[in-house]
Amino acid sequence: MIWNETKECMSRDQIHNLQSARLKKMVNRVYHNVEFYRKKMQELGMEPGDINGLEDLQKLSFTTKNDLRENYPFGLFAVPQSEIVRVHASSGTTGKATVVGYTRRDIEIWQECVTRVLAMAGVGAQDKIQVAYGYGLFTGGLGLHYGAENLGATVIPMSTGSTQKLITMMQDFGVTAIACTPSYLLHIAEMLEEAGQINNINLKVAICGAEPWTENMRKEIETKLHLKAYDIYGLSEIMGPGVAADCECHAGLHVYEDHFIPEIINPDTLEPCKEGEVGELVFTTITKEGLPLIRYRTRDLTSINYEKCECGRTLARISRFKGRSDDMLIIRGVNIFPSQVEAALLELGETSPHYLMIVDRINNLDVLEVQVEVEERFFSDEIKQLEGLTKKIAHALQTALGLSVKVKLVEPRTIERSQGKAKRVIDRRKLI
Ligand code: DLL
Repeated sequence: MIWNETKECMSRDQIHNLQSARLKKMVNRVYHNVEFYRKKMQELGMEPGDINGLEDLQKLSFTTKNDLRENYPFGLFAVPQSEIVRVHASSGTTGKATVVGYTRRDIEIWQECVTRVLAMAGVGAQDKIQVAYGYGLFTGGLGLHYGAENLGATVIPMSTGSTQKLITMMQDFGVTAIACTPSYLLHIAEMLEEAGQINNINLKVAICGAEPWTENMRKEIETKLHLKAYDIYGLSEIMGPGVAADCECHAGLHVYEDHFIPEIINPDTLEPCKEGEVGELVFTTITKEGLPLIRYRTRDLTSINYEKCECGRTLARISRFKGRSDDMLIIRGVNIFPSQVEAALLELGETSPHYLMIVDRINNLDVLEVQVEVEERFFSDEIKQLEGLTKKIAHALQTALGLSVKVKLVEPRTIERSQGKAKRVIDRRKLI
């Protein structure tokens, strides 16, 4: 079947009514199936009948990543485990992952959302698409994979790893579309340029996301590779890629409001922001069965616009992301919290807890260097000892973060001490 994306043209009133009806059902479901939510509502003296529509949403409390962690692994699931057909997970701050579960219906909806994104970007059954997001617990690979397959496109499940192999196949197979992080795509472009092959490819569309990028970076990708680049957003807690994406107007990312209700709040006061004002994005899922979430704080900073887009779609649009309201870093698509580095160093026990993370973008690839203070004796002893410890720390960090890290050992008191909040991160990446 060829999937034909018809532009969403429900009126705002119709969207409002659909969301209200779905919200009501979903609150009733979580109240009866998830102890965590039942308790939260009871603490507020509420019953499901108190939520009659969208206008009552703000009566409900927020859910945070910490709530997921405290209920690790399956405590917030709303269905028996036998109905869960897949789990994914993303990194947590202290080594514990955030685990998400999907029923068969959840997977179908996810697939449909990604299919919509691809169709909106003009990808169709005639396309050959390389999915170069990581496959595995990360939602990027499998998320894009099933969406593209559902669309009828020919999927080449590259995952991440060998860029040279990716380029060879891109040329040999006549690949027309690619899905990967924007920084990785720039790296691919650079390798193609170096090999004098930039004009010997057939790419027409790129679906990029999983990390912050700018409109300028999008244009640079388009110019270098002679293709159309689109922004795809999502987070594993809510579903994975395909929660929102931009259309040919590139005037914000359309949110699939038939499945997710977006809100923008002030992260300090937790009060709602006005339309157009930058704040933290909050989502309530209204069709999820496995892991429904109420007012989930994404920590992503953006603004919302409910005006009809020039493309004709009436779905609300969120602006390009302005950053995060917590200390999470995204390096080569991997989410990293400074506290993970700290935990790994403490576990190793051979260093002081003074460290500094320096993130750089070299040849369009993000590189993480971790500087760690070690005792004076390591510097006076044989060089071998220093090398051995460097390797050991690099290995421990790679295991903890799922990312290769450059380690530099430094002498005691080299890293600047702070009187207030320790400065653990220097992010030198310039989002061009
Ligand atoms: O990154 C899902 C995804 C995969 C999205 C592939 C797009 C493409 P997580 O690993 O849970 O899920 O990380 C979610 O990544 O809260 C944002 O901070 C960031 N992020 C994702 N997409 C974008 C984007 C996937 N287009 C976190 N622009 C989110 C900016 C993004 N940041």
